[in-house]
Order: sequence, then structure tokens, then C-alpha cells
Amino acid sequence: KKRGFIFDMDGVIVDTAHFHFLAWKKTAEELGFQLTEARNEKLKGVSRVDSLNKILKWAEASISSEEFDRLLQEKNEDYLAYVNTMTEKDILPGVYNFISELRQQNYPVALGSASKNAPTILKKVGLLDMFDTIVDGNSVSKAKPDPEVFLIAAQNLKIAPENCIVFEDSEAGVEAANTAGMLSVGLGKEEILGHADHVFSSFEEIDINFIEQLETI
Ligand code: B16
Ligand code: MG
Repeated sequence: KKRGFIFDMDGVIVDTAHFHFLAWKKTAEELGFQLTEARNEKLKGVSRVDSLNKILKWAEASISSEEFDRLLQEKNEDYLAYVNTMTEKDILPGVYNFISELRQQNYPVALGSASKNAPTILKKVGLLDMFDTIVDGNSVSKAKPDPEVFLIAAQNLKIAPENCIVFEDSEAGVEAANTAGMLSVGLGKEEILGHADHVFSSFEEIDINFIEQLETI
């Protein structure tokens, strides 16, 4: 069977998850709320607007729509200031080799990210040309855990969803992959990503033969 590979970006390809955390932490402080790393897990993979809505709920704050837009803009500016320091050194360990190997074996490869900043970030780290299709926050209308982003990626790759393998670092993203009927591979902690079909702590741990061995595909 022909398989397709779909990669989440933040927290899978690059460690921008920490930059998102720092920027949201500042937003939360402005709302009188301390954002913890544990709470931040709930923001991973979640769109910018949905993230702010969650923070407002936790902070039990209500603000005008102008203030909402201002906070979103400020968060993104703070975030982009961190992104601006990125180079190819910020690609997470093992990712480059793993994707290169897939490409050498002619597997189709997609990006499936909630981020509107995906093209900027991929360009910064020199990975823009590594994907056959890029589906990101600019091209989807429903945010993870909705499966839309992964279903569009599969469609663009011309691979049936059940033959796609998704790499994700977030609870919401693993849920989206599962709902899409794809095989989910979590990158991170078992406690957080226990609902994924497989969990690894990094790409360095994934042998390319693992892909060959997946009998579900
Ligand atoms: P932006 P992913 C997601 O990217 C992040 O995990 C999430 O924290 C962020 O809020 C979302 O992108 C939107 O990002 O503000 O850059 O549009 O993990 O789906 O690649
Ligand atoms: Mg992610």
C-alpha cells in the first residue's frame, strides 16, 4: 500500500512550543493569570483564537473584542520575535534525517499544522522545500482536534486517510489524527499522548524500519 506521512510543525519539527508558552504566559499575566506548563499542554495544537479563549476562561476574565484582537496581535508579535532568532539549528533532533530518508524512498510528505506562521518558520529553518504539500492555519477553517487539517493533507497527497501516518506532539493533534482514521504517532510523553497508537520521545528513537513494520498500514 502507498503510505503518506503528515508532520505537525510546532513541537514536532521545531521546538516553537516553548516560544508559544512564553508568549502566552505574558498574555495570561496581563489578565492576572499564571499559565503553568501543565495548563499549556491544553494550548498545544490549538489555534491562536481558541488558545486565547481558553486562557480567558481559566482567568475568568471577559474583555472587549478590541482588547481580544490587541492581545492576539501582541502575542503573535512577541512570538515572532522569538521565531526571528531561529536557524536550522532549531530543527528538533532526528527530524531532518527522518524526513530525508522518507523522501529518498519516495514517500509523499505533508505538513499539517495549526499555525498561520508555518511558512515563515519553515523558511527560517530551511525546510520549506521538504514537503509535497503544506496545510496550515491559513488553509483550514476548523482547528484541531477537528481532523480537517490532516484530511486536506491526505487529499493533497492523494493518499487514503487510513494509509496516512501522523506525527504529533499535542493532545488535540493526536485526537485529530485518530478522528481522521489515521495512524497516530505521538512525540513526547506517554502520560500526555497515551491516546496515540505509538509514542516516542524523539525522532532519534524512531527507526525507519519501524515504518516498514506497521502492520496496520
Ligand atoms: P500561530 P502546530 C500550533 O501549531 C501550536 O501548537 C499552537 O500552540 C498554536 O497556537 C497554533 O499552532 C497556532 O499558531 O499562532 O502561529 O498561528 O502544533 O499545529 O504546528
Ligand atoms: Mg504541535
